[in-house]
Amino acid sequence: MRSAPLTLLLSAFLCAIGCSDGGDGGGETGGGGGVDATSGTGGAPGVTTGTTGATTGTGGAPGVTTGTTGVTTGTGGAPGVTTGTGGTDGTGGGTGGSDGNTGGGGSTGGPAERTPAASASTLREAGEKANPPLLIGAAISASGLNDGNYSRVAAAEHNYVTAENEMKWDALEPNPGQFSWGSADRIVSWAQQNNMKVKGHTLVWHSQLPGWMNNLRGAQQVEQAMRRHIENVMGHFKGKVEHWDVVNEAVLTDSDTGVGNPRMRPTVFYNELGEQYLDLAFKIAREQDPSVKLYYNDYSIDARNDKADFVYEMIKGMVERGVPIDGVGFQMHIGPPNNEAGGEDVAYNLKRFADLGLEVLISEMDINRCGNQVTAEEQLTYYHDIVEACFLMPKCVAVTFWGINDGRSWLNSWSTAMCNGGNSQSLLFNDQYQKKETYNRVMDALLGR
Ligand code: 9MR
Repeated sequence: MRSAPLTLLLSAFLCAIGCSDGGDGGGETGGGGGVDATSGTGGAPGVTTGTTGATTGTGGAPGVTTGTTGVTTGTGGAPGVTTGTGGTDGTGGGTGGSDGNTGGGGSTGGPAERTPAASASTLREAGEKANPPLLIGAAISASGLNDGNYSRVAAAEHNYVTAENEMKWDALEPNPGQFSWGSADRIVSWAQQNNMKVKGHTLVWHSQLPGWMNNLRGAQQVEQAMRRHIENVMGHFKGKVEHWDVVNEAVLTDSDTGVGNPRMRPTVFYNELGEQYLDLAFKIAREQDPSVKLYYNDYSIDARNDKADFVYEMIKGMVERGVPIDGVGFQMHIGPPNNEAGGEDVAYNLKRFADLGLEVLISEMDINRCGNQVTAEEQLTYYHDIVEACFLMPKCVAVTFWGINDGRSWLNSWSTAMCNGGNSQSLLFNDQYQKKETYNRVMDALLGR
């Protein structure tokens, strides 16, 4: 355990850092129709094809089709043509049926592996050409977009955007019921111009929360304010933001590394509403927009530690209760003061969460060298092996880096002191926007090397 002066611990606490559709598992085979409910005649066994999630079923075996990870029972559906909607987790099934009934679908589960592109000249291209594709993201700041080099590299190398600060509560709703969209809109329209998807970050979080919200008391008041915020924000970005971090960093441990006494973080949401605030936030979000992906996001759940176990149980409970959650973001802030995780640790965690039927994603990756506490060689190995762990798992739908170039990293203004003045050197590009060796190792992982 490293020790840090009290002021630094305090600032770490205050600044607590906490954390694709295109990836709908390719190769899934949706089942074909089913028996016509009235005539009782079944069609021929379904012929199904899956590419990257779209699944077309023709005909259909009567009644029941089963998948390896999903079992779907077909009810009705004429033996005519049915179109499968594919599935993200092997539970997808065909829908339709010419008589208006629902054709039963089946699935043989998603592909076991992701196939890399043969070659690529940008990370974005490597992600897009992989099968199924992998989104390559970056945290973008509106001020960064004023810098031509920044926006050029950001758009060339990524196809997925998370606003670094501009969609947080304090930015969007600084006063109760008064919304301010300017900087967030700017990022969204820049993303649209560059054909990038957007992940909204973040609806419910204790940090960067305006004082008026932090000071609210009473379950009814807090629930009302949370509902108003989620509805307005998701409503404003409807059709433009396809993924949302609904709840961010709800869990706390004694150390930022995810070790010791894991528990629910005492926030205005938890204090006034209890743990069920998470279920509630996801339900409100789902009601607001049934088509977006809804994620839980956290830091230091990348390694095998107390926090990862606690969050796993929390998310498992939500899935079992039928809470509308689509996935879990692993922030992947590696290095002091957060956890250090090797590729195997990350693979272990990604897999166990994915096995709950969820998407997983790397949502805020950077690796803080913190002076030389993480050596250059260790950093390269982490970058390669962690990105590889996600790449190898089709249910891992995105890798987002938390910034573009070292000089603009949030780590320089937060933990520099913890690292004895060392530059974090945490990202893939240097201050002249040249590719670093970290970039090459990430590219290797994306190309299966
Ligand atoms: O990068 C963000 C930085 O500019 C802000 O000052 C900081 C405030 O908390 O938030 C940073 O982003 C955080 C993200 O929203 C949630 N996970 C941890 C990130 C790094 O602290």
